[in-house]
Parts: sequence; C-alpha cells; structure tokens
Amino acid sequence: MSYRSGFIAIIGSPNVGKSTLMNLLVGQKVSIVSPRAQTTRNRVMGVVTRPGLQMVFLDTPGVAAARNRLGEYMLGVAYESLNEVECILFVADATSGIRARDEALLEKLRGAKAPVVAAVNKADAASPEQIEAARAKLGRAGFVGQIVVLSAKTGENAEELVSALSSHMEEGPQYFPDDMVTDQPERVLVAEIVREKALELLSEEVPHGIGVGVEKIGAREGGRLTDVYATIYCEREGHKGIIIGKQGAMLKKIGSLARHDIEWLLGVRVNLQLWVKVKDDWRNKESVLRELGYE
Ligand SMILES: Nc1nc2c(ncn2[C@@H]2O[C@H](COP(=O)(O)OP(=O)(O)OP(=O)(O)O)[C@@H](O)[C@H]2O)c(=O)[nH]1
Ligand SMILES: [Mg+2]
Repeated sequence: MSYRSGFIAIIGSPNVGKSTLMNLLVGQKVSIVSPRAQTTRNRVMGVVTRPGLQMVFLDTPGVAAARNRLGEYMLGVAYESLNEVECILFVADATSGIRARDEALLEKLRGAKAPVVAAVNKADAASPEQIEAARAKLGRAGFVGQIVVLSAKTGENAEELVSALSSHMEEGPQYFPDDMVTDQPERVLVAEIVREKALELLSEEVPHGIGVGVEKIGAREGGRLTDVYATIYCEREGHKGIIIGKQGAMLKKIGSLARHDIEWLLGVRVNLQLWVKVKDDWRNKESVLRELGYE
C-alpha cells in the first residue's frame, strides 16, 4: 500500500484545548498549555508518524479580536495556516458550546479549500445536552465532514479522530523522520516552558503581557550540567514586582517548575537563571516582537 501523509491545521477559539489535543495525538508535549486564553502565540508543529502514515499538525493561536500588534500577528498565523494544509481541524469546547465567536470562525472556514473535520472537546467535563447542542450546531453548518466528540484530557475517542483525519491524507512522502515530533528549536521549547509556568502561576492581566527570551543554553562540567539563562519580559514596573514576588518567592516557583520540565526536555541537570525586565508596551513594538520570535 502507498504511503499517505498531509498537513492538518488545528484552529478554534482561544482556550478550547487545541494544544492539549495536539500534544495528546503526538504523544508528547510540544505545545504549551494553560488555563488562560491566548496561550499559543506561534504556529507549533506536531508530527504523528504511524506505519504507512504521517500527519503533520499545525497548532495555531486561538482566534480572537486583536488588541495589539502581537494579537494581529497571532491572528495572521492562525489564518495563514489554513492555506497550506490538506485538512482543517476545527476545535470547539463542549462546555462553552458553539458561541458567536466560534460561529464566526466557522463561517470563515466555509470557503476554505481543504476539508473540515470538527472536534467537540472537553467531553469529560460536559453534560450530554451540551455535547448534543454543540454537535447539532456544527452539523447545521453543512460543510463539516466529520464531527468527533472527544476529550483531549482523558484521551477518550482520540483514535476516532485519528481515523477521521487520516481519511483525508493523500498519497505522499514521509515529510519528517520517525523520531521527529516538532520543528521547534531547543531555545524556543525552553522559552515556552518558562512562559507556561508563568501563565500557570500568575493571575489577572499580568500573564498576557509576558514574553520570554532565552539568552544562553550552555553545557559545562563535561556535559553533566547545562546553564540556561532566560529573561521574562513584562509591560509594567508593577508587573515586575508581581512576577518576582515577596522575597523572590514567585520567580523561584516559576523557576523550579520550569527547571523540572527543562531537565526532562534536555535530559541533563539544569542550572536555570531567570531575570525579569520591563519593556514598556512591548506587544506593540516591532523590534521586541521580532526579538522574541513573533515575526
Ligand atoms: N476538562 C478538560 N479540560 C481540557 C481538555 N482539553 C484541554 N483542557 C484544558 O483547557 C485549557 C486550555 O487548553 P489549551 O490546550 O491551552 O487550549 P488552546 O485551545 O490551545 O488555547 P489557546 O492556545 O489559548 O488558543 C487548559 O486548562 C487545559 O487543561 C479536555 O478535554 N477536558
Ligand atoms: Mg494553544
């Protein structure tokens, strides 16, 4: 039998579980996840390789009205991903249902060239009525080929989604080697881990204005220890105080959670040094956006 492969864009409103779902399918965390909307800021590739089949997922930022240049960039990333794929996976959250914003996005997908498959996620947390309501609305759109109800958290029905998506893969090459799960460089993965922990631990408006830059990843002691230097950027002096916390407690917490994950990623003991810097209104500044990889 011939080899089948293709690219699949994952798109949906913020916080519906797109990144969690991609991580589940890939079998490894490649895209960071948090309870806050607008966690994903860039296109994140996740590769699923099976015998005779390769599916290349593109996780994208949740589609939401842009409030700054970073937001505009994120919207662009989400929409552009639709042009380069064999299939579109629209993700909705069963617990919040198909809201006006989901419907507006769905309307945009109506004109897309690629076939659309929908996932109704968070089935583990939704009532049967909520699930039915979401499924019915998606069905009424008229162009959604398959609708799969699942849970990215428990893995329930994930295989059903894989088979729905694989039916849209076409005869093609194995794009990436068997052991490759993402195209993100180490530096980006490390910065994202730090950002994930900051998103998890900080509250209110602080997390949204955070960016992370990694200045150094360097081995020493004959490779037994790796130094990682990273800076957390925020938008205001007041935010800097919150990120550092009382006697440095918050920064310490962020650092210790991040170090744990970075050690797992790099497979070596890590000395993580974190700094916090204020860059006034950086989400509107092209130079900083470029520096942090949002270009
Ligand atoms: N109960 C439940 N929670 C889930 C499920 N999938 C994701 N979540 C949670 O939903 C929240 C958002 O998950 P993400 O994967 O970051 O969502 P996203 O769609 O990628 O969000 P953005 O990147 O901001 O657009 C996190 O707290 C997840 O743990 C699920 O199947 N069930
Ligand atoms: Mg995401």
